[in-house]
Amino acid sequence: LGEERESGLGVQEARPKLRRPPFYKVFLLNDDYTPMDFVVEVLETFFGMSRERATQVMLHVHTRGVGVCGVFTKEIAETKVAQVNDYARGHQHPLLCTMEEA
Ligand code: TYC
Repeated sequence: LGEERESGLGVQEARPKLRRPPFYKVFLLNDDYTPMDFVVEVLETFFGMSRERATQVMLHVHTRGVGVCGVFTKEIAETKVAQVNDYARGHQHPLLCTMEEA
């Protein structure tokens, strides 16, 4: 066992320190200019929400200032944020999407 430990091959630690992959919350921020319909479309298109759920989340963001669109691994969260911000910019809307570790 000692030999295998030293070689670093073949054996596992008795209690390996397992770390869950970090998750990230993706947020939508309110603003005064982006049309409500556009925000609903974004939530349907990029977050797979139903029209009903997308409308609820949009109204939550509109009244509270910020809302969670979903929780994802880092790479997926980064992709969502970039897709939404690019899409909004492409349509000349100031809508902002952000992320932070959950
Ligand atoms: N506040 C916007 C309006 O009154 C609607 C809106 C909702 C904008 C959610 C952004 O993330 C947002 N037209």
